[in-house]
Amino acid sequence: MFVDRTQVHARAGNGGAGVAAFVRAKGKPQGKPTGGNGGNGGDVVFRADDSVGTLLMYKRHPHHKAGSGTHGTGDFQHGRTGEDLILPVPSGTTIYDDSGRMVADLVEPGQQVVVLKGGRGGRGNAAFVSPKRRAPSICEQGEYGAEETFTLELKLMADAALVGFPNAGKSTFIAAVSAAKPKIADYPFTTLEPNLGVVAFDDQEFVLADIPGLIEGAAEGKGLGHEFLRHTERAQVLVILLDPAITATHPVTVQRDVLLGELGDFSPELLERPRVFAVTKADLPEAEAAAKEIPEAHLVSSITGAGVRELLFAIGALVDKAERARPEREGYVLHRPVRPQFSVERSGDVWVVEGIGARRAVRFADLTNPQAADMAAERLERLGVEAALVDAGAQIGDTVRIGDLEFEFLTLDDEDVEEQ
Ligand SMILES: Nc1nc2c(ncn2[C@@H]2O[C@H](COP(=O)(O)OP(=O)(O)OP(=O)(O)O)[C@@H](O)[C@H]2O)c(=O)[nH]1
Ligand SMILES: [Mg+2]
Repeated sequence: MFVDRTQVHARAGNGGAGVAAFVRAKGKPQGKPTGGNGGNGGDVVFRADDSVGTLLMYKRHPHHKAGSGTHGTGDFQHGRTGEDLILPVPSGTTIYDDSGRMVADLVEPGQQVVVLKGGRGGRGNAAFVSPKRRAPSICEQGEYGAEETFTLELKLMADAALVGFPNAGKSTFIAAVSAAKPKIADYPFTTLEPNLGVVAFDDQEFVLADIPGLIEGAAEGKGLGHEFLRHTERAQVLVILLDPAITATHPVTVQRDVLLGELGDFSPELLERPRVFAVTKADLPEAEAAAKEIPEAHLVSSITGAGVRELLFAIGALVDKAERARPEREGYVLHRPVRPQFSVERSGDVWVVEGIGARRAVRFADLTNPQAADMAAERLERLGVEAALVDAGAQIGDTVRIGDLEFEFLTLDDEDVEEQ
């Protein structure tokens, strides 16, 4: 299997900030809270899309970012949601996250997976109104969108493989019909590794493999031997190219027999594969006579383009037929358990609380606002952060860090004691 692999760095959109706003009416000193919420940031989504044939665009542009939410405003106006980032990938793409875990195997066109959620928008002060807090002046910041580097892997099965003697013109042909740019030279064994190219014509597309030349005895390991015969085995259709330039020593019928013999020696099953013959270098004077020796063979010139389109049609038709006979592969999207809301770790003199839940608890725009500080403490308690810190051995007065925020550890009970 030929594997094309590339990395994509994606970032979800940031959430917009909530806002604290009031409408003040005569005689009501506190005013009515009207601050709207920030919009959520856009998600990052991979979607299988048949209009994309390769991972090339990600090799050229590996960085992508979803839209950010806008900030809330007064008058209960919420911010707008950021636009999702839809990253199209060819059907058959497997996606791995940062840690190398598979996230999805997108097979069917339209199948998709949300790999990063946009940052949540912060709540405005209107959202914090409660019987206890009638005029909250607190609002939350938006969350940053998560970012991650994903690895995309596309397993390319060659639909058709070019088989021929060294120098037969295999690489020249694939260069003429696809974006592949293999080395071409007029000596044998120019190609040492297979090259794959996507051939697109009309509304059809197939993957063609250019493989190293085949000589007599290849099945026993002569020339480049087994290695490339294995590549032939993976292709559903064989395109056998015959070279008219060497007919003095190797008439095209001899080439055909040698090639089929080697294929059969390697694996008899290869002789059952659908195949098409073509005599190359049609622009050479000896080509026409050579082609007459094998009536079913196409006659093509990669240099003038003569006969190339007809040959592509013939290959395309065989690929299409083989494709329909192939068993279907099922795609899937993996759903993983939600990560724990937080973890507590000691780092030097500081207790570090990590996790999105804990970060959310303290993301107020202004923690010097006593309402915000109270609310943050309540949330941390509810999450169990406080208990976890105590369990871990945190002492009153120790420094605790959550995100960018550092504060002194005081349990709520102690605060109550102090207040009394
Ligand atoms: N006149 C003419 N020459 C061609 C044509 N196609 C290929 N050639 C020449 O044939 C020689 C071999 O071409 P390649 O495409 O490298 O052949 P190959 O089959 O890939 O060879 P290996 O990789 O060594 O197996 C080069 O000098 C090409 O320019 C053609 O259509 N017409
Ligand atoms: Mg070659």
